[in-house]
Amino acid sequence: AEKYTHLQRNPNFSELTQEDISFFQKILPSNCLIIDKQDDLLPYNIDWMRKYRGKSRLVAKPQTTEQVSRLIEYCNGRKLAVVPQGGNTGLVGGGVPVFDEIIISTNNLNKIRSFDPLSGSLVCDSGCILENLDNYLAEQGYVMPLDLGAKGSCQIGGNVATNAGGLRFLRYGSLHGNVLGLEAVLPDGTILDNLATLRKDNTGYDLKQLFIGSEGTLGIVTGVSIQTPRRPKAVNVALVGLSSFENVQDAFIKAKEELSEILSAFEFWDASAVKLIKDHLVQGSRFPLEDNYPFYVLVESSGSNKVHDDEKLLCFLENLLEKDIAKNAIVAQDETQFRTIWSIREGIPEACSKAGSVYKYDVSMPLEFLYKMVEDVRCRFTDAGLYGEDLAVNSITGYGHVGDGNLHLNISAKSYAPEITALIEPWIYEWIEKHKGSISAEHGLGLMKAKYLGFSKSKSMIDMMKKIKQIVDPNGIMNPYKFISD
Ligand code: FAD
Ligand code: 2HG
Ligand code: ZN
Repeated sequence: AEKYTHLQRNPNFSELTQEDISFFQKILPSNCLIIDKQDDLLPYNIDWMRKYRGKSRLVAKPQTTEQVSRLIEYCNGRKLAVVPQGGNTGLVGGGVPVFDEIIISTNNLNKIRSFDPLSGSLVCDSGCILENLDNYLAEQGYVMPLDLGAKGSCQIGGNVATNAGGLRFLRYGSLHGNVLGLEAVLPDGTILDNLATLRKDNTGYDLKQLFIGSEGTLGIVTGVSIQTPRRPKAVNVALVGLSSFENVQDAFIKAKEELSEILSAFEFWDASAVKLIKDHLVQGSRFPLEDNYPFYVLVESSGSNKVHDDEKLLCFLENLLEKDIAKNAIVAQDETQFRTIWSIREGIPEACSKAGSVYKYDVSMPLEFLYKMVEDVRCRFTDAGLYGEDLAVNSITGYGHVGDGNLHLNISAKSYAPEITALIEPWIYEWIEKHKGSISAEHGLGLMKAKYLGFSKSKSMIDMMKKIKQIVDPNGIMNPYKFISD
């Protein structure tokens, strides 16, 4: 894990005492608490990348909103710092403690509360795993409006707290639009009950929006009400090989023009990602396109008429090949191929991690500059003599959600090292600012980007955020050291 040399434990926070433990034992059954057992605590103290590691002594896993309320109210009174944690798949060090903060895990808040098959509104506990919700909805003919590679572990509360984007954003848009209501517990124990299922409700400030993307700094989301669309009847996917990032952009323009209403995903990755996939994930089995290409695009269509949709998709691909925008393309012929193509895309973060310790940058930018950043980073590491198969940095990979102008740059290194970090930061954030991008498109700020917020937000906006935080969480117990730095 990286060392947090720039941070010191805030001495205003109390340290956990035996009296505190006794209180927690009074409100939670013993199987909902982990106390001082290092092996059991470790998965909660360390993040998915193994980059961030805290040393919390206690994990509390409440089963009801009321229990969350009593826990938080107590922690606030005692000035015990708290980290809310969902599936712990976050990629910016936001969901694990920095020092000895108490972890409140939503693992046991996992019930579906209601589903209305007429409107498609789903109400559930925040600890429901995204994939379980999608499987439940599939039986009703509906679909979750978001999908991520981490769907098997991430929770809807974590998705809301990070305002996760993901693979269906192009089709269904942001959680800021799809979330209909929330139930959240504030630091003083107040249960903010806004689990509305109405599509329209213009009565006062839309407070739920504050919690979407607040990364656990304002309170704990305990319930979510979300608008779900009908599950498309006909879905297909194509994998395309291309020679340049300009071609990727041309293909995207054509996809919008020719596939229009049935276009549901447009993802890209580079040759470096394919090398990692072949080295670490699909060993032995064949990669669907035989030759190698500098760039790859995944295009998904979703509609209601398979014959019509497949014809449109084929026609679009033929045009790409004819106009020399694409070099090669295949369309999934069955469910297995459909899954293979998607699993390649979804497997890239894991493949990057298998190559080493990964520095991840999640950037949104005008499309024309999206890949230039990857090239500039490669030059920077080459010039420093650090980039190559057996050198400190062995892979620099670019991929992401072209449809949303969102690049994922993954730098795989032998280990996390201060000289590598210093070569990237703050240089990369200056680069992003210069090109009018955002330093966090969809993963959030967490611990990683707290001190760099100024590259994407003005002083007056940061001041306003600090004022809101001060009103809701005057003791600053909710997820300290993250999000906005002092
Ligand atoms: P955690 O990691 O547990 O927490 C994340 C943050 O939310 C933390 O700050 C935590 O304190 C806070 N939090 C969690 N639950 C609550 C709650 N109930 N109330 C208040 N605060 C809470 N992200 C994307 O946007 N798009 C992607 O395509 C995508 N793909 C991914 C693929 C992989 C393989 C992985 C590992 C991650 C991916 N992510 C993606 C990152 C993404 O942020 C998370 O996967 C997901 O949204 C986090 O959910 P979680 O339940 O794991 O939250
Ligand atoms: C994705 O799109 C995720 O696969 C993860 O947002 C990106 O790991 C990353 O950098
Ligand atoms: Zn992503």
